Amino acid sequence: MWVVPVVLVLFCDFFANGSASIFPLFPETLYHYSPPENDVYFYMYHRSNLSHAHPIIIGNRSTLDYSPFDPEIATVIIIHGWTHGKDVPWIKEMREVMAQSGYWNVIVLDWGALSHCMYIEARVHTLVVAKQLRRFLLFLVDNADVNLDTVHMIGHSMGAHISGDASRQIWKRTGRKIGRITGLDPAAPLYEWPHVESLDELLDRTDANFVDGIHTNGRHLGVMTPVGHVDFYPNGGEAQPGCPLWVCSHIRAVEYWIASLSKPDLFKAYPYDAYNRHLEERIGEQPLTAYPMGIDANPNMPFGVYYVDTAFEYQKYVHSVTSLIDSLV
Ligand SMILES: [Ca+2]
Repeated sequence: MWVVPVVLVLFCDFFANGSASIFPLFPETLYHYSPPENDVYFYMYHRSNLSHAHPIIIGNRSTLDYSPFDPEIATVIIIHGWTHGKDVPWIKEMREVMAQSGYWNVIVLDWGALSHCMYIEARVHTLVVAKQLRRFLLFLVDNADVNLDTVHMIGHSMGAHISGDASRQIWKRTGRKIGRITGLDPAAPLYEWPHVESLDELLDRTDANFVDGIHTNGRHLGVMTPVGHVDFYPNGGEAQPGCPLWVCSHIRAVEYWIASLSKPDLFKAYPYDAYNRHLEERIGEQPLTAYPMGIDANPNMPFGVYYVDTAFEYQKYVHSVTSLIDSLV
């Protein structure tokens, strides 16, 4: 049985380095292992041709100048997690819906060459990915005069923590914070369990001016602990309706987010305390104030945790279905 993990590690290392090595097999050397930084890519998408990926390369000014990047509008960076890449269905749909609006510069961070491997090795790679994300954003600041407060990072699973780590590094170097980070079911394994890692590597509310989290598989693949100024727990935050598998609930955070792009007032969220009082005291005559979960969440709403009762209506606003099979190709 040991053959399987060994093959998987070598397989991953092949993607990372172009050749197999046994280096990451030794735990004591794991944290000294540095995969090539050039396996982290940034692609911009524009509504003029939604399927065309414009690569923007750190340090290469001409790739920025020849891209459709517009310094006058806000920038959104989408960051995937373990075993995903820039062309999994949810990223395709999210980037297309957001690029179509013309409201943002839409950039996808693709670390697929470093994410298709053993989970523990991908976890190590996230440190390199976060470093590259920090370098990329500072490149935009230096060359396109980007205001960091107009940058919004949206990360799923490990991608959520990568966002937080990169943003923390930028704050340490410049004293300025990213405008917003949205954590879509931020990853729990090797972050929240078996023990809680340093907040430097976990997404938390100090990482951006506004951090919102959507928790759909808490206590399992996603963290249950609040990560932001506002945290949403659809259907209790642990398992989602119609999801027999953890991974289904885990990806559901992404689907809720995409649905909110088309219908920002679709999800009505209620502060947990008020919602519980409402149930216990049966104060049904007094309607609860609802707040938006998804794209319209904002720093003007009360900070804290929110309960959301999702309806299957959201499915009208999402067309992609990301399955386990997508994760393996
Ligand atoms: Ca943090």
